[in-house]
Amino acid sequence: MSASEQTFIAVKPDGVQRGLIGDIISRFEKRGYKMVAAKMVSPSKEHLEKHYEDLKEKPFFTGLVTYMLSGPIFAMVWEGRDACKTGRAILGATNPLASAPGTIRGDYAIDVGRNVCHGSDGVESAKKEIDLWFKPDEVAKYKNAQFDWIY
Ligand code: RTP
Repeated sequence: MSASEQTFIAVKPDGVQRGLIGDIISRFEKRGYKMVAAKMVSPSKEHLEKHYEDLKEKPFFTGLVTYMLSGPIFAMVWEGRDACKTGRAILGATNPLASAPGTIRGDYAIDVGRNVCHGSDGVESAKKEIDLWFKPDEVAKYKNAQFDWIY
């Protein structure tokens, strides 16, 4: 765990269509995390198959890729202590029926197949995902000018 740990967070097509980008950004900002990259993207089928390659044997894989192709995705990189683990906690459990109220999915998601957002499940997958979704010069490096206890 370091203050510069990064995680890849994405607002999935249903979250974009429902106008939840601002709320999701706000939750990470209020929790003290620092946004270092963000863009609206319409990735190819091949890109999404690569992103979810660990799930390619799952019965829901084809449906998952189709859902992710259904509209633009808002892709971000957030930085701060324990960003991957805490990011997953801010998102809530994968299945909205199990996600606690107060989490993004617990507040907004209805169905596991439309669960609003994605977050890296660890430091290694975050590195892979950030490399897949962003070019190095799209990820900003900066420090808060006033307070060293804010990232
Ligand atoms: P994500 O990668 O999107 O953050 O989700 P996750 O780690 O919490 O869950 P994972 O097991 O990696 O599944 C990836 C996405 O696949 C969809 N899913 N559908 N129909 C189903 O049973 C099912 N299970 C998973 C969800 O959209 C999940 O976020």
